[in-house]
Formats: sequence, C-alpha cells, structure tokens
Amino acid sequence: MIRNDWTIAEVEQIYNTPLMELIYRAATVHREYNDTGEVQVCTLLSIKTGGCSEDCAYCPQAARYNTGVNVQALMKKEEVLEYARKAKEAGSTRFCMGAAWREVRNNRDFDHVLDMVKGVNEMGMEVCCTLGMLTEEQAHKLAEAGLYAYNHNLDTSAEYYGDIITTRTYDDRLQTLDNVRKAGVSVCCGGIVGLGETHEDRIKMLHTLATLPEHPESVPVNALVPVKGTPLEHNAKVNVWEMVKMIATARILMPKAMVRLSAGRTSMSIADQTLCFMAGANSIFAGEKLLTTPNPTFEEDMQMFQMLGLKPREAFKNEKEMV
Ligand code: SAM
Ligand code: DTB
Ligand code: SF4
Repeated sequence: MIRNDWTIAEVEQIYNTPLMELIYRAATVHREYNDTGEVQVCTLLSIKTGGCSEDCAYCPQAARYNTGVNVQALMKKEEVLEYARKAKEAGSTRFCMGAAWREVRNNRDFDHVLDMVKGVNEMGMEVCCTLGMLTEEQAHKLAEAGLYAYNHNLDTSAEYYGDIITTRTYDDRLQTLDNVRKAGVSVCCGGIVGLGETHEDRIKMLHTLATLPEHPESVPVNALVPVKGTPLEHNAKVNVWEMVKMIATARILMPKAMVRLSAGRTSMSIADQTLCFMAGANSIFAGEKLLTTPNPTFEEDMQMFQMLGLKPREAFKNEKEMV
C-alpha cells in the first residue's frame, strides 16, 4: 500500500531499525513493487556551468566560492544533442540537463532549453532538467516541449535548510515542486547526506518527501562531494551505512519511487554500491562526470552491472506497462 500519511515517529522507527533487519525489509518492499534486476541509467550534462548567484554551501558552481569551476554560458543545442546521442549509445535512457541558475527566466536562453528538451525527447530518451526555481507557466512550457521529469532537491530538513542556503527558502522549493506537478511532469526530488545534518534532519527530510501529496517518482540520494573552496570542503566523508540507511528508509516509505544512488559513487567500492542496491536503490548517474565533479565511467559501471547480473531499465517503462 502506498502511504502519504507517515508520521515522524514511524519514519524515525524505520530509520532506526537495526541495519540487517532494515535492509531485509527494504529489499522485501523493493521486490514486491519493482524488478530488482533492473537499474535505471541516467546521464547528466551541465548545459550552463558556474557563476550561480545562490549560496548553497555544498555547491562548486556558486559564484561566491573560489572552486576553480570555469563559468560557461549556455551550450549550443547541437552540442547538447551530440552528448545525448553518445549517452544513449552507451546505454543511458534518461538524460538530465543541469543549469547553474537560481531560477528560470523567460528569455532566449529558456527558449534554447525548450529546443534542447524537444530534441532529446525526439531521440527517444526520457528528458529531465534541473534549472532552479520554475513558475507554473514555465513548467507547462517545458512539458509541452516534451520534458519527462524535473529535478529539484529539498537537500535537507526545513529546519537545517537555513544553515546551508540563505538565498531562497524551503517554501520556494516546495512551490516549484508543486508547479512541476501541476504541469504533469514527473518529479525528481531528494537530498544530500553529509552536510553536517543530524539524524533527525534526515528523518524529517524523508518524512517531507514521503508525505508530499504524491511521492516523487525519483528520489536521488547524494553523498556530499566535498569541493575545495566551498564552506563544506572539510566535511567528513559519508559512511556507506549512512547511505544504506537513507536508501532503505526511502524505499520503505516510497515503494514505487526510483531511488537513485547519486553523487558520491567514486568514493564507494562495488561492494558498498551493492549494499545500496540491496537496500532498494534502482537508479544511478552514469558517465565520467556528474555536473562538475567526477563519476565512474560507463565501462566501469557496465562491468559492475555484469558482475551483479543487473540490466539497465528501458526508457518509458511505466508508460509501456500502462498500455
Ligand atoms: N541550480 C539548480 C538547483 O539548485 O536546483 C540545479 C542544479 S544543482 C547543482 C542540483 C543539485 O545538485 C542540488 O540541489 C544538490 O542536491 C546537488 N549537488 C550540488 N553540489 C553537490 C555536491 N557537492 N555534492 C552532492 N550533491 C550536490
Ligand atoms: C542530483 O540529485 N544530483 C545531481 C543531479 N541531481 C542534478 C547533481 C550532483 C552534483 C554533484 C556535484 C557536481 O558534479 O557539481
Ligand atoms: Fe546554484 Fe544550484 Fe549550485 Fe545552488 S545548487 S549554487 S542554485 S547551481
């Protein structure tokens, strides 16, 4: 049964379940609702990099931190489509374009992004964008262009949010998610582990996600990639058990969501990642770069898939199952 009425106490109890039992429960829910032999392969491309006005403490693309990230204007459509083609050839079924923007503005750049969305959609891939805040009207335009999903993370709890970002509010984030939903676009929303948050903050974030009117179709769980020059550069490395706990709890709370083992895989062994898949993760970002930081290569991931007997999930599977 899919529930949106979880209480904080219930989420806390799941999160604090002894690990073996937690993994077992999450794996049980996972096999009940999903094909456990399948993992969705997504590719990210930063179509506009750096120079962002926001102060997100983790982010290498914020203009105010000296991180060595070069500012790059919006890429050309042809170049973007070439990346998408390569990603598709390498086995990726979802292509996510990211822009270091606070919000979308109604200008020529947005028109170009709409064109890119159209182009990638026509290639038969699920197109996703992460462009910052959106109005309902902009969300509708993206939907009309063929956008499949929109990524917009809550990152952490409402309570801890102000310690990480001061240039926008948690409510701004929730409003954009609502706008995306109203446009009929699939919602991708998750967070980051390792920002210096408490277990309570993690529990509260998971509770917020699992009690949205509809669960996000995708829930990315990122481990902080500490980047030199950001305020969080010296944060401790995230322990694999922290990732497993987050993923397993998300899986139990939101049985049908694609739970994505997102940033941080370069510092995880295959055994670590296997634990995450057992705990219910069924999606990854593949390709040697996330937005600005390194990620395992397609070849490394395909070797891992082969070893674990996993196969990439086909594109538009939900829609195909519905007909
Ligand atoms: N600018 C848009 C926004 O903030 O919504 C879209 C791009 S932004 C880079 C997308 C997400 O990447 C952030 O919400 C955050 O969750 C994640 N992210 C950014 N830097 C990260 C880091 N160093 N480690 C882990 N995740 C990170
Ligand atoms: C998400 O949750 N993680 C991705 C994607 N959504 C946009 C981004 C991770 C970024 C990691 C830091 C970087 O490469 O710049
Ligand atoms: Fe800008 Fe997004 Fe990075 Fe925040 S996370 S600084 S909004 S690019």
